[in-house]
Amino acid sequence: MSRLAVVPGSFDPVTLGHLDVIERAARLFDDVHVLVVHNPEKPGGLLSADERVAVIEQAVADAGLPGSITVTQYSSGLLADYCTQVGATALVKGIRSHTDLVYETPMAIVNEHLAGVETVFVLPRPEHAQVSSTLVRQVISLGGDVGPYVPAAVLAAVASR
Ligand code: COD
Repeated sequence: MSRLAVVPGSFDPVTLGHLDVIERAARLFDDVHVLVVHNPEKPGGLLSADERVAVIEQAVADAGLPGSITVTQYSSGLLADYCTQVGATALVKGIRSHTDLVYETPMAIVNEHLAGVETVFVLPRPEHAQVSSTLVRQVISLGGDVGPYVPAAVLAAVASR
């Protein structure tokens, strides 16, 4: 039986830390859906949902990540419902810190209750562990260089504005 994992996130924008999580998921599962989801707790963003999908697709292609990776978006309901619709076995999320674990643990429990989907937590490489989309957006807004933190596709999307 082929096993499908969903890697959800705001991805505004996708960072090298996110790509690391996507690569780990692709090594663990037969198929991976990278899912751009609106997070109502986060302010309006740098890129539209369509742009985020296009940038992640380009970044995944440029990085030559292994396996079967589909990039898509979802805005019409619970993450658990998406997992049920596509028959996902697992959600894969990155844990950078105690704070991430505190934020993710209740969601993992609810998603298991709602859809029977397991959440698999992966640890980032140390060089990516401090990177966040929030940090990247702040540096961009102040005119700084985010080259060390994001794939080239993000730099191209920002430069084209
Ligand atoms: N290294 C490793 N992992 C990282 C890094 C990094 N440098 N940066 C981010 N991550 C991880 C995050 O911990 C997270 O797991 C994932 O990557 C995505 O991060 P973000 O910042 O892009 O996305 P978030 O944190 O805004 O998550 C948005 C979600 C929609 C995925 C989240 O809010 C969620 O799961 N919501 C559930 C919605 C729902 O159905 N709720 C009802 C009951 S749970």
